[in-house]
Amino acid sequence: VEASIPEPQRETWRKHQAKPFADKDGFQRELVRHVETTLARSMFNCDESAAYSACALAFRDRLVYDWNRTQQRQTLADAKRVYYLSLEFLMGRALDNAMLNIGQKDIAKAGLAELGFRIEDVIEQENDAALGNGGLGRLAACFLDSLATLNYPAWGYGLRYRYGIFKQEIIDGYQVEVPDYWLDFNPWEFPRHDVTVDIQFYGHVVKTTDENGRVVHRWEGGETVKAVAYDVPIPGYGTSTTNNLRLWSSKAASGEFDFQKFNNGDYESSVADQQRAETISAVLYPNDNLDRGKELRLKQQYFWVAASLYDIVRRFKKSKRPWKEFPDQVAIQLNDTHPTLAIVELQRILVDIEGLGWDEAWDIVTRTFGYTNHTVLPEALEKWSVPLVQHLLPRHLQIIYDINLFFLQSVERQFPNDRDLLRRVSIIEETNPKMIRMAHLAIVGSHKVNGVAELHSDLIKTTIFKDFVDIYGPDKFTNVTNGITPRRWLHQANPRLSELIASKTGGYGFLTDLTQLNKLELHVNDADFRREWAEIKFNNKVRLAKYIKDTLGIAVNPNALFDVQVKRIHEYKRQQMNIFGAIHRYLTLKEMTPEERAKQQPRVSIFGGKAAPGYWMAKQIIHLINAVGEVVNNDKEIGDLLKVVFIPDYNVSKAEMIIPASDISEHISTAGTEASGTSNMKFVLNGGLIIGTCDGANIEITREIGDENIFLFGNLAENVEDLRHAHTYGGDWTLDPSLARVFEEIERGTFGNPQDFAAIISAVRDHGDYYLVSDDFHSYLETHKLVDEAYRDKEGWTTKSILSVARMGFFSSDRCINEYAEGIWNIEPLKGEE
Ligand code: GP0
Repeated sequence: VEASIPEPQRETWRKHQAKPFADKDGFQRELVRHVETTLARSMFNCDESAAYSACALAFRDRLVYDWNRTQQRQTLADAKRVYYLSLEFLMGRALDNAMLNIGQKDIAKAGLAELGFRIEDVIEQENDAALGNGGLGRLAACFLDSLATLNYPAWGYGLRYRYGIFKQEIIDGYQVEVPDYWLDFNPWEFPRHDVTVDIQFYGHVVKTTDENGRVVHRWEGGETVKAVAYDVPIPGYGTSTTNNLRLWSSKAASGEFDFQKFNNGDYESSVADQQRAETISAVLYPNDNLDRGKELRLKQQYFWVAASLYDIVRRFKKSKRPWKEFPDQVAIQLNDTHPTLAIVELQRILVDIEGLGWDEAWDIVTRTFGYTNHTVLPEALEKWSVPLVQHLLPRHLQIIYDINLFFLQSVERQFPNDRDLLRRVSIIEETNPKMIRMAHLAIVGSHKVNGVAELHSDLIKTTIFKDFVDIYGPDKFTNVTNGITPRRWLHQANPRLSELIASKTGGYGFLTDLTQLNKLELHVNDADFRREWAEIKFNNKVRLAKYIKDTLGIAVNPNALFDVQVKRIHEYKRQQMNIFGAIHRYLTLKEMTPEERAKQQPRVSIFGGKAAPGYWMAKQIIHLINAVGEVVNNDKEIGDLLKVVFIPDYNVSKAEMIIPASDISEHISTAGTEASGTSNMKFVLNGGLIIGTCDGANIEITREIGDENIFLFGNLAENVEDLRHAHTYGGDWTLDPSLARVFEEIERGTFGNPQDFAAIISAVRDHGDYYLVSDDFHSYLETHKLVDEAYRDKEGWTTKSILSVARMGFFSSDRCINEYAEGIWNIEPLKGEE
């Protein structure tokens, strides 16, 4: 039987078509129905967790309705789609977001209250979907929200990890990793057991000729693993467009394993076989800004890329268009180099399977792909060893070599006799073993390459990709400054502020046109408005203070200045400088007379963030922060003047609570190292000021909000190289005296065994201070003094806060997605009748 129902029977279908609930009553009916049927419970055993499940299922039904219609509409329109390939989607919770985007949170709130539940408690039951490490994964999640909100026909493709980023516990001041098994109950995914792709690994290549005498390559043997699709609906805000995020899960493709070749006659049990296959999508690699080159990671990459491309090509082929129209129907964006094998895979499909000529295929490939670079840190640039790729993907290695050959030949024609240029730009690095430079492959195989903030995009053009600018010209390289979704990062995280803004700007239009925030400037002198503004911030601080007291037992005063640094722990992000600054503050307070002390501005230094499990130095830094907190927080002389708090297990849902409660946040990376940063945008959008270096998007934030509203300090990116050189060869480099004083105190044992912190100190004092902590320390401390002074002027601070928010319109991910759509993807929105 055909899957599609014939016309005569469709009337019956239409009569019974699912309809979304429209009011509180309808919502309650659906919720109770799910409690009593889907969950098989009743009002006598419905706890908060069951209420969450039923509420989520009710909203899920509601989403599915729009989702189905969106997919039908997009198929019918046959318009160009964009596919966003990302190994990470850091989605966080879905229920609150779904209720707000649909516009029915009020209904749910009232409906739940009448059934005996507080909506906040119900929302809290949900596990975060934490399929990402940090900024890169969260950016992908913000992009999905904007794509749907702006009605773009778009799909996300990723991996359905059984374990997301680990959960962090702090035990005796140290990070301990606990597995994140998040799939126990996940109503937001739909297994598509009928949508599967067989993925091949290993084996060998057979070269033959076809009946026309053409050379053909056949990839044979090896093992096969099955990819199963799991679909997640992505609702737009204020629109019925609900896009699809497709995550692949690995499964054994039983009966297709080549036992002979790979088990050396040693037959594994079928269970072990199953487990081996399932291992591919089992766990997210927990590294941020670091490439470790593990074979399983390469398997993940190919598995995901091959399944996604098969799916994309299958969808294109249904249109029966000629291949040359592929780039008119399909744009694929590579989120970093992780999916770069997609370039090779598409070339393989077109040449080996579809029989196109090399040049014709390559033209299609390069018109299809765009590549986003997210870092210039050398340790993060992906390289795969040639022997590993040869073993796992023999045909792909041949294709990579051919791509490189044709590329280098054209460079040679353009710049004859420049052997060193060829060596520098080659996709293959001639080390032992040889390595494949994935960024070079991504550049050669894409029509656009973009950085994620102006400074970063300039840096890639003048440093790591300079030669490619000479080869391709500057137009291939572009900037798209990152953005964040105001739906989650303002409306959801800070509902009262959102409401206040709406009351002053004429409704919630700013949520889809963030530049409307500028209307707030008109009210900056309105006393009632200012009072409410400050009160909302204070209440957010009270909420965070309560959380800190309840979970950590530390009492912090909400009238103190909340100073927040939450992000992955990394030496380049310089949490060590922050904690050195806190120690300096502590020592300064200790030296004061009680009278002097009484005049100081009380502070709470709040930290949060995970260290990669293998990043020893980052873990030492976490330990130092906790050790300092232990001493400072229990010092009776200091009291409320200084508290140091490390909030364990920083994640998206914690960010939604922490960010609205910040007075000042720290974005203090060594200049030139943080590609963009996105939490800087979230903090300012929530009325917090920032202290930061001239790095990443801090520079553009300053340009937008005005330099009187931000605390910038430290050396500039253009001077970093010289400063580093001076550390190693200069001789005249001396440790900053205040920092020397901090080190002395640590070494004296004030914060516990100094051995524990020796490496953190010697990285700065003895090993070249690569991240320029000492060089920036003085200016960092001086700028913190300015922060204290500014905060004392409560009215002045409120003015800065309001004006900053008013000028943040540029940093919406909607602006960002529109730039991609126009400048890189060439796609148009497709709206349904609402
Ligand atoms: C960059 F290379 N980023 C990487 C990586 O492996 N992981 C990651 O999260 C981040 C950058 O560090 C960033 O500056 C940037 O804003 C983000 O990618 C999105 O572009 C951190 O905020």
